Amino acid sequence: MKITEVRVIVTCPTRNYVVVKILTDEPGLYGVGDATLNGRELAVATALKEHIAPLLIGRDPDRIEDIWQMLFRGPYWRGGPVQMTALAGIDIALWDIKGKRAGMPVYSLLGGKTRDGVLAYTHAGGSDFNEVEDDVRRKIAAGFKVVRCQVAIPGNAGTYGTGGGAEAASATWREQPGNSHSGRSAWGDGGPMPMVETWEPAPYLRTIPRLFAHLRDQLGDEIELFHDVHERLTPIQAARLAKELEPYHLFFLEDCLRPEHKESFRLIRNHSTTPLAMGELFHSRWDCVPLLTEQLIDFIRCDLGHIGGITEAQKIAHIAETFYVQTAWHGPGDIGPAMHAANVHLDFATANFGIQEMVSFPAQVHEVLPGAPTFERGYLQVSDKPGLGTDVNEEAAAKYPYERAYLPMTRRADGSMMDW
Ligand code: CS2
Ligand code: MG
Repeated sequence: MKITEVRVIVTCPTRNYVVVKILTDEPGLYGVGDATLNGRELAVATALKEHIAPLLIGRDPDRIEDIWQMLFRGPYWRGGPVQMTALAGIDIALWDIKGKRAGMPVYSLLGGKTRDGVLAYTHAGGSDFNEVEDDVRRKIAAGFKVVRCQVAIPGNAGTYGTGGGAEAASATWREQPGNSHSGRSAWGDGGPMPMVETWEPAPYLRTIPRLFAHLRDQLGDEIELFHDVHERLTPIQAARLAKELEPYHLFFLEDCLRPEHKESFRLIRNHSTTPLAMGELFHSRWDCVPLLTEQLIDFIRCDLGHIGGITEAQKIAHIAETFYVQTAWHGPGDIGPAMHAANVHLDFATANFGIQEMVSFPAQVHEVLPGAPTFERGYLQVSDKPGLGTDVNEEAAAKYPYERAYLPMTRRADGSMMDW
């Protein structure tokens, strides 16, 4: 069997997705992967079309590990988000082909089911504590057992993730002159620009413990709650937050520090028993290893779409298992249904699975990219069809051409740059 074509489809059914379709010389046998990198979609599409696709034509799609090694080590230049997202798109499509060829769902090829359903979480948010509480109640009524909670911070315009839905939290903003929450313009020239938010640590650190005090008071102890810091704190600020949140028993505290700060997790650990999760900005197993071997985190939550796909994620899961760390793979709206399906296939086959982030895709995404995992009573399921169970409708994709879009940016009150 040989690869005959690598098709790269960029489409915008409400937001941009980069889809990889690998065709083979076996009639009707193809695989579908996702290679979406929010805000840098065309860089990945170009890497795939210009640099990677020509290397794959004529190769045996069964040799996933060898192709992975070739695309990772072959170019000499290692990793980074663009290359690892492109590699993930290829990897996912190859696993889809392998499953279809074997007549088995991918979770079977990865070792078989270790559970009957995949515990999922969604997002709640609001502009004040009561709005967040109401949103959590709605999510509980919809069947969720675990809910991430974000709230607007007094004095911080456009605080990340207060829109509620996971889709809102992972939104990009289409280019728009003057599109700025704070009225501050990124370039000041009136040209296309991302939304710019304002953020200060002091009001944030005061507000978040009070939010969870309110939620525990109103909602009791049974519902699992947690919070995403989105890499905005310094090590000592993160230690303070984790310590002050201890009484509210969070499921975990997500992404406290920037991805470069691995050794600083020791400081947080020394001060608190709040469980810690980290990883959506990591690009390889080597980013994870220091946190795993020292047991500095409790949940590893890389994005399969940005670390090279199932092949790399299963290796990370196995290293994590050795150190009693559970998986919680990133599952925002800015990765496509094929990657969400890959998450859930791997979750099913992972003994040390912890939890899965999920989104509900809008109708246009289902039309273009059918087969996303389904949610019922707190748990996700995937199709038992051979492969991943997702597809791409190329005619429908063509109706929604690419639209340039940026992630928001954040600045401090004095105008200096902050991490979004
Ligand atoms: C977020 C993401 O889902 C999450 O945990 O941190 O929505 C993240 O902001 C986006 O994936 C960025 O593209
Ligand atoms: Mg996050």
